[in-house]
Amino acid sequence: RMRLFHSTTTTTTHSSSSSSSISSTDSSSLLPHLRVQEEVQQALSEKKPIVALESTIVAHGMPYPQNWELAQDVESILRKEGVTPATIAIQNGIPCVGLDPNELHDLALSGKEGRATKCSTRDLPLYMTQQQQQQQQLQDDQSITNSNITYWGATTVASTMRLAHLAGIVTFVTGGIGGVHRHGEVTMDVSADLMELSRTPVIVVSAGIKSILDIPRTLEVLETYSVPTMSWQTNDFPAFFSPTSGVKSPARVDTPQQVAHAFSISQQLLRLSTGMLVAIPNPDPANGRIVEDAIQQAVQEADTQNIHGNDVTPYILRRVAETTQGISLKSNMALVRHNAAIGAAIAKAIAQQ
Ligand code: PSU
Ligand code: MN
Repeated sequence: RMRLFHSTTTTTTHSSSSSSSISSTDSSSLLPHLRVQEEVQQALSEKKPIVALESTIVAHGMPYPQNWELAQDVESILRKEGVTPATIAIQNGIPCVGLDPNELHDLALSGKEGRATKCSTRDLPLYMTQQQQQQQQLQDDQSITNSNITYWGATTVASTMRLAHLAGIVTFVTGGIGGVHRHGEVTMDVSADLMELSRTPVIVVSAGIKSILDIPRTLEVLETYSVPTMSWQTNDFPAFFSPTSGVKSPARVDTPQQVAHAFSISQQLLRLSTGMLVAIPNPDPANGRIVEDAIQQAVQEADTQNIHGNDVTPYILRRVAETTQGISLKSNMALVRHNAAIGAAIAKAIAQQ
């Protein structure tokens, strides 16, 4: 017999063999399993501005220690603006909204130590089940001594949106979102980030979509999903490193108040289920150009070397890091900081409504 959920309401398994199944559960037994940090709870109750942050970018998106440096920088940029940061990640099977500095540091280390698992929305139920079971087993089994190892579920844009929404947070800052992959019309490799934007009312502040993806088709899917999509102070849709993708943006905004107003129309009047996508051009286009050229070169190399499917993205990212000698990482960090400053202004405009 094994308890699965360690709250007052416990769920037991029936099987006599080692395989187990969840017999029953109710929503009240699940609620304590969203851990909202006290600082974030306070900001929520006082209706102060809050910005959610994802953890895949920390655990998998950048090497240590730059990921740790950036995670701290982003939080301090937000705090200086009077905005409460809420980094979201799954800690030993429990979704956490807001991490303390030690937890943030451990998350940053977890990628290279093999303790982090990328979790998009569809992964959450089973990843959490497996991790919660493992934690319970460790607690039950006195002979296991190394139970202080922390395993992290690194949340993508999609799963971070969902958890932010559950906590009551509406503004979320990141670097880039996922989209339609090149040849996605054949492989159907389309990020769940787009699906989540269609059904979860959270404003995602990003630098658009990396040009390793198919930007025109990504915008087509966002249109089909009816996701309000806008560029920040530009008419072009940005392509992460490059301030323009050569594709005209569906809409343009120039102030945080416009974003807040549009969101309020989408929620209060139209009652849309969708989030909104705000795409901010790279503030350092000169370095962006260097990285963009390296991406185009790596895409061609991948083609001539017959690299396919899931191998393409890691190949391109590795080649770009090599050929730009660190400029891509620097540029990536700089634009996330820039997104944080604008995200803070949007969160404040939302809070002032
Ligand atoms: N794009 C980036 N950097 C990233 C990601 C995307 O430029 O780190 C991460 C984000 O967490 C995003 C996820 O939500 O990858 C998308 O993954 P997938 O395509 O498997 O949905
Ligand atoms: Mn995919």
